[in-house]
Amino acid sequence: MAAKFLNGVRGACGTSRYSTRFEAPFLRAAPRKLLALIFSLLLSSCPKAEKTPASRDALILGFSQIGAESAWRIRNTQSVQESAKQAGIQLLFANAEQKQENQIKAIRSFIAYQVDVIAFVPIVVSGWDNVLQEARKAGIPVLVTDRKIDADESLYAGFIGTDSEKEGREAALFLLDKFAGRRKAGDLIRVAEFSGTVGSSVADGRAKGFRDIIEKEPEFEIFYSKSGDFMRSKGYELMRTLLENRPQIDVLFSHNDSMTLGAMDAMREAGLRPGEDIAIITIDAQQKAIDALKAGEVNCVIECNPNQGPLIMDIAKQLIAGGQTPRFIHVDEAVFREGDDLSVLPPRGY
Ligand code: GYE
Repeated sequence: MAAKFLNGVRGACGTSRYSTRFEAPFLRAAPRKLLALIFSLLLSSCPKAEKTPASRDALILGFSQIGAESAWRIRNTQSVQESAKQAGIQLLFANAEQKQENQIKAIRSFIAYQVDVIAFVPIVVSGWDNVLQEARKAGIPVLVTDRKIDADESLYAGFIGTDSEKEGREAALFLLDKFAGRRKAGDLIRVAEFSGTVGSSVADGRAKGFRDIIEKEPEFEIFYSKSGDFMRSKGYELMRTLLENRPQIDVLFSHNDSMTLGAMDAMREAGLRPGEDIAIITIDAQQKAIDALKAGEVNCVIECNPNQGPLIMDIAKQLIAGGQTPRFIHVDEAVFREGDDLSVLPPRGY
């Protein structure tokens, strides 16, 4: 138990700080709260490990986050941390720094430490069955949050997150409306797509939802589609490279605001006016995207709600209390279009 526990902690740190030869017999019989203290102390020595103070008999939730690749992700993390504190839940937080193997190690460490509930954001849809079977064997319920997984549904207690296919459909519906005149004239409308992390449910869902509508319309052509991994720097590089050949680009459909902001920088450098020379539809609705919409530099912003913490904590408490919980919960999301009255919109908080 002690070696397994320390292995788990070692894994959570993504480092090999503890030799498996290290045996602490006292750990074998240590009560959970002592393990909690030791785990927290050990995990706190990990990069980016964070925990929240909680009452003595707090429910303990292990949360594996993918990283901090966008303003959206940072707000998502804050929502989980703030909600855990408000709910009186002890949070063990592990940042995977964009690596699935770090997520799997963190989940194993949560199992070793015997948390009450595990929640995680799966960076990609596949590769989770084994570790989820280990959690089930340990009798620990697992909540999948934000992104979806391709696994036997009996391996997890439920999903709380975004409906990415709906987000893709909303983007397409906006385009049909915005380009109605040019469609009547029989123009060819050329679309460049900057997609999110390859293999993630949100990139797959946004692409599918978009195509389910656009591919029925002969006037639209998705002539370019590449992953910018949800990152601003990659959005800039993709657009800078794309503009070198000066192709006809009528629309940029970008899977998140971070990539959009990078693409807009490249457009300006090339002497183009974002939102005018190239129409832009973007997803997340971080403050900078809303500000660009107000300034006419973006034409449609589709909200993807990062504030999932309260729901996660509510469902976690219901699970531990033995209550029936919904299998799938999609968070509420809006669409903001050019011409909308945005003056009533409260600050986005991310
Ligand atoms: O759109 C992006 C983040 O999983 C819905 O991941 C999330 C996406 C979001 O990096 O900004």
